[in-house]
Amino acid sequence: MMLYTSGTTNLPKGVVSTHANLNAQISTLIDAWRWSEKDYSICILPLHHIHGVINIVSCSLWAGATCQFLPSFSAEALFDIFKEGKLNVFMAVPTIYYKLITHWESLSEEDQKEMTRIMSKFRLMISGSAALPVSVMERWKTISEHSLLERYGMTEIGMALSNPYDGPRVPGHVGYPLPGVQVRLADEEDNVIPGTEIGEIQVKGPNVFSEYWQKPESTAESFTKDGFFKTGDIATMDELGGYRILGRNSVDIIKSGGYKISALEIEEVLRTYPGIDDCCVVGVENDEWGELVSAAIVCKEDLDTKALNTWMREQMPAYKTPRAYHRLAELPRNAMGKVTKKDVVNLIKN
Ligand code: MCA
Ligand code: AMP
Repeated sequence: MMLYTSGTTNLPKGVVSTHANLNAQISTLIDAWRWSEKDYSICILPLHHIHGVINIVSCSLWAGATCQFLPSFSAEALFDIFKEGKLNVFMAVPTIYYKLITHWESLSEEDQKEMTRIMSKFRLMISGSAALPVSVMERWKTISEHSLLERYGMTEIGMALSNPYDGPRVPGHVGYPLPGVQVRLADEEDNVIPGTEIGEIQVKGPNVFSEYWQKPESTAESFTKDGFFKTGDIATMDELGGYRILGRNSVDIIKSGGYKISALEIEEVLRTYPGIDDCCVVGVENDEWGELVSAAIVCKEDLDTKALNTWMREQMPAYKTPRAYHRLAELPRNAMGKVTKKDVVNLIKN
């Protein structure tokens, strides 16, 4: 299988996973999340990402379960399907839970009660692909009577960490290594560090991909000497071995609506627009989308940002298009002349 993923390079890379990788990724989840042929799930996510193709569709097929499809997301359509009473397993990204909460809150008291009754009968509800805000987890619990099971994964490794099927699911935590997956925290020199310190998540196991398609250098750079994949995600561990994600080691990767987006890819396109002298794309925290793609632009003349936006929408998919354009006199830089993206975020926020 080859899925494309955005990273710190300007163009997405093809992640090659072998049959053995897929076998490991799927069979681990079948056991950990207790899939059986009695299950009935729904896929509302794109099939070109692990979340949709492995966690939902492949697990359903492997278990002999049923998987329904809803080609494009709509909270109303989804609740209508819930009402049919067949589904018992549901997986989605935090943005979708946020949208479902908003929709539930718009219903009459009677309809709210009915939806709560229906959702409380599900066997399992999972969130992943981006950080699940504690407020969303808590609100969802009152609405559906489910403590969302949050897990952590990546295109290159499938799933690595998961909260328990049985036992407490800790808000803000992504859980423990799945069976067969080795997970550790390491410093910048790839030295393993004690759990309670902050470090990069590194992963090894039969679930880990074989190579980036035709990119031997990128492949080599992404593994340590002893064969661990360097995820770029920064985390810490509690005394019981549960992981908590703190962020990423690159400001050039944005997570919006569960999609991984390369800021560099968008900057490259923006720079070709007439009148733009310089630009910088960042992710700005947002309750609904996780992060919102925002662009800081430097231009001598005033720009019609509406026209710019229309043009950008023709160049790339909607989820990558900046949601806001901010004109700055110049971009903040450090002593080396490198744009300091954290300062750009602060300038945009204020
Ligand atoms: C769309 N819109 C946005 C964004 N995307 N606005 C802000 N930020 C965004 N990122 C706007 C559109 O422009 C449009 O507005 C309106 O929202 C509706 O757009 P549409 O495309 O119809 O959105 P949607 O269908 O409501 O999509 C929301 C979504 C989708 C369902 C949450 O983003 C989605 O499927 N996300 C999941 C992606 C995924 O599977 N990620 C997993 C990869 P207007 O009409 O004004 O233009 S990660 C993975 O696989 C790893 C291994 C893991 O751990 O799981
Ligand atoms: P992708 O490359 O699209 O597969 O996205 C993988 C990235 O999504 C990871 O490297 C993390 O940054 C992020 N991610 C996935 N699950 C979680 C989670 N539960 N909490 C925080 N970040 C997550």
